[in-house]
Amino acid sequence: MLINQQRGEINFKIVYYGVAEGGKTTNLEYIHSHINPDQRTKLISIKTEADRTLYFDFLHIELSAINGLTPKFNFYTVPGQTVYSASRKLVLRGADGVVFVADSQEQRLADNHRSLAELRVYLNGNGSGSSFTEFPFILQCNKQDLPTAVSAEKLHEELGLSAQPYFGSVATAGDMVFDTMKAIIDRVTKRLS
Ligand SMILES: Nc1nc2c(ncn2[C@@H]2O[C@H](COP(=O)(O)OP(=O)(O)O)[C@@H](O)[C@H]2O)c(=O)[nH]1
Ligand SMILES: [Mg+2]
Repeated sequence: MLINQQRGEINFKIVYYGVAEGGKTTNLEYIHSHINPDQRTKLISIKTEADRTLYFDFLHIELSAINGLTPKFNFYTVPGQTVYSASRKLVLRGADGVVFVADSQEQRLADNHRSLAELRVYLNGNGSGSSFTEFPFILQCNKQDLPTAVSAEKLHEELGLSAQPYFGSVATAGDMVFDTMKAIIDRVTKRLS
């Protein structure tokens, strides 16, 4: 979180984290295409030839002022593939909040567990000094439309995140995409007061 008193701005960094192909980019694409163009920048994606996110997607959103400060949100995604763990660590640096996008398909449960375990390690090492349960975090159980998807309730429980808020989503249809975004914005901004 960065405050620029002179410009009356407060900047937040929110990272969409999770397994490869879980739907992180789809979330940002949906937000980008449904928000007033005056309030946001272009969605910047840096991709490999295989059209997967190599480094991150980036989207900047500006909301109206609260208490004289204009809140600005920088949204990032991480690359999900195992080989990019160093990039994930880097993108997480200075994050004020995380949305963990889980792939709800049964066959991806182990991948979700692995990714979440990695996230816990990285967050504890980021010097924020707060435990994982205090850190602004939202679980998004995505791909709820697929036949092999387990329910959001069950996945939330399976991942051992009972203390954390969660949503079941279909990012391709935009279901719960804005609810997820509002919830993380709420958590990172409430933390200030
Ligand atoms: N059926 C279904 N497919 C989805 C959903 N969300 C994303 N996808 C698809 O899953 C694939 C990976 O999505 P992407 O956003 O690139 O995942 P990322 O690697 O986490 O950024 C794409 O083909 C998306 O269209 C969803 O809710 N339901
Ligand atoms: Mg992506």
